[in-house]
Amino acid sequence: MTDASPNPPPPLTAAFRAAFGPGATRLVRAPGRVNLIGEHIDYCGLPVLPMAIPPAAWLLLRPRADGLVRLADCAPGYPPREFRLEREIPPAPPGDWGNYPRAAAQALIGRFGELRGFDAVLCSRIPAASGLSSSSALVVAVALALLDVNRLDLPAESLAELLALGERYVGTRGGGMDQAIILGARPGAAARVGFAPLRLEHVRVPGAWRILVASSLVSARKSGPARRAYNLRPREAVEALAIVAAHVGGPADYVRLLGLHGVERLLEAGQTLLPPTLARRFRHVVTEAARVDAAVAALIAGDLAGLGALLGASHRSLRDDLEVSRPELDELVARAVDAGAAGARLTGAGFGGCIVAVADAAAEPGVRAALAEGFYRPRGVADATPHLFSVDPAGGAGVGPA
Ligand code: NG1
Repeated sequence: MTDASPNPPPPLTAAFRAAFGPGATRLVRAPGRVNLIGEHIDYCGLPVLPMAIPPAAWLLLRPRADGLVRLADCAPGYPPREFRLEREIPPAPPGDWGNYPRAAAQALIGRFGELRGFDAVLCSRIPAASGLSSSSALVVAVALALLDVNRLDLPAESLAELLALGERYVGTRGGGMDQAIILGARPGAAARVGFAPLRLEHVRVPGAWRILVASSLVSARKSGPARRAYNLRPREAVEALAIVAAHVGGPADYVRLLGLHGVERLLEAGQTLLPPTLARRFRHVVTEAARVDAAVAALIAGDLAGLGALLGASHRSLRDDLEVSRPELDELVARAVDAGAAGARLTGAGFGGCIVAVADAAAEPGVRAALAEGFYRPRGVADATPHLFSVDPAGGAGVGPA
């Protein structure tokens, strides 16, 4: 799968006509993302290293003169939704997909006041509840549509920051990684995303490397239990930080505290000061931050084995210290590495979803075959194609004529 010139999904136009008649004029594309490394640390303000991927959310739309947003979805199971662009947009019930468009609209109304709406059809090619940011892609797509319809503009970084906070409307306490990379990605590159202020440094991914994504077939839908488990991690990270900062001296800010004391000193303090669970959570955050810096260096040096080793260490930390993995993810990681991948780890929030594996071109077919035969076939999946695919780094979101 590549993204040299991504084309909109064929059902888009027919679905728009069926829902709203002729006359769609604008097209929005917002890609999904895979996080190479730097997991569960964006909400600590620490840099992360994601890249955008070819599967994207697409919106075909027609502006409206009033403040109504009407959305239909190409996919079955997502009934049409509509809402008014009012100062306080009431949320739909928890878990309803209509809350993502509402989140985008609420954020922009908070910034710009009154807005005109649109009629649109959504076709998303990003697997849902897979840790590939299908939800943030939808939020970004709706925001770009609203800005376009209302002839408003915001620099990508400001929009990403606004939407990162705006997406909390749905009830998750995420960081800003997803919105930043979806808006700011460049083809062929991952980006080191730093926060407060948001800053993207693009790092080329060597063209000969293969980035594989494989689904655990376990839904990581962040409504219900997964949301509670996810939201607990930022709270634990803040709690641990406050205790360590008070003891070693310095601000309760991971970036600045790491700058002041360094990884080793903070790790030592964490292990002696914190109760066991918090100590493990803290160790994940601090060591993962160091792995991001090392991974950027490995990418720049073209050191695939080095990057692979960092992915392995990240997975073990997410499994043992942060406790966000699952046996299916651990199995996928082990099978990918046994079959010749340079490294693999769970990607995204965890609790299900996908792994990301890196391999050289020669090893890729063996890794695919091992996962297809060893993981998917025993689970009754004869064709692993929708669940196991390679991704080239894609460009960021955009809007243009239909
Ligand atoms: P996904 O994988 O899309 O659920 C979530 C957060 C990120 C980040 C990762 C873990 C949202 C929108 N996204 O991503 O900010 O914290 O988990 O690294 O909440």
